Amino acid sequence: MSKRLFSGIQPSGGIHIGNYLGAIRNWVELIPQFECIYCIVDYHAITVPYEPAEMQGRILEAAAVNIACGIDPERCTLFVQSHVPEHTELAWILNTVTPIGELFRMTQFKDKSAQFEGSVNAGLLNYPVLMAADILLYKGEVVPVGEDQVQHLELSREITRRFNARFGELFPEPQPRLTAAARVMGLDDPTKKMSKSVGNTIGLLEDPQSIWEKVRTAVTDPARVRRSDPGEPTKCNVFSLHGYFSPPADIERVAAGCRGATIGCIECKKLMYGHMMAVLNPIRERAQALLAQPERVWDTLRRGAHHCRTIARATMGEVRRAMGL
Ligand code: AQP
Repeated sequence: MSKRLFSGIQPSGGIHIGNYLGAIRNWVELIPQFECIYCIVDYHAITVPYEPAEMQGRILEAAAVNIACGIDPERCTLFVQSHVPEHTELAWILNTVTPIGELFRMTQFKDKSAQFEGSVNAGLLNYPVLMAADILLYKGEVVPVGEDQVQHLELSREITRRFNARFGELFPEPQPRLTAAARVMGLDDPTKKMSKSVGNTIGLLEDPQSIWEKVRTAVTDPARVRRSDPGEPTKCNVFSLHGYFSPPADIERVAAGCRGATIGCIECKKLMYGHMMAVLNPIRERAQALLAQPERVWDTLRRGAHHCRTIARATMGEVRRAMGL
């Protein structure tokens, strides 16, 4: 039997090319190798300010986009976290073996606390405990992570060791599967990670004209003020996007053209945009077709949750017995 793999994505806003290049594209590739469980983690998404009336739509959209990207529900499991209440039950239990100092040390907690100053809640602090529960509930052995999630997974491993030492070897220690994943930066400010909650995204469902506006005005190598100035492609965010979307011959041509000032930024952007839209157009069209039949998407998610609940209930039975509950 293949190992079980778990990963999640927050319905905290429109899914964007950072999520696609950094996570979803890789998830699709892992489906043949593992028993994959992919989760739309709505309990995580409520740890920052959000609009309740929008949540169902965001969940549905996240599901449709994931399926459109190739997360085939016939070959893996896709479900919504809050449809399986055992996630929060196990999270509570794991809180009791989690050192609070570790939670305060988490970089994401520090970043988000600064970003949402004035509305920092205990859920934001305990976010990594819920993440550990997500994985352990299914005895997940493999967790694909980008570099931004490595620290959280380390804590999940620590929580697993502490639980096992105290109550018996119930859980395998989840192993990170580090992807040479992209870290996609914002087009308006290449020092900031592209992020749903920052709003500096290129959405997978976004209208092509609106995407072009963002690409057209994207910040490039600041040394290139005039068309005749030579540039350094490794300092240009648009060139990074070429790296994700364009064929090798065009990447080489753009690099040489930028260094030799034989190609202008707009020409370079148009070329990248063309290659990017060749990837995004079919995804958007598939997602829109799915969103036209929302009941079918909800059905898929219900089937996923049904499968997961069976596993989750069995795990919780073992946990309660081990803990004398
Ligand atoms: N800019 C990015 N570049 C590469 N990978 C990224 N991911 C997110 N942004 C980038 C990867 O997407 C997966 C799912 O992310 P998430 O929804 O769990 O939350 P996140 O990492 O916090 O993503 P966002 O868009 O930045 O959401 P908010 O603003 O709500 O926090 C993860 O594997 C992540 O690495």
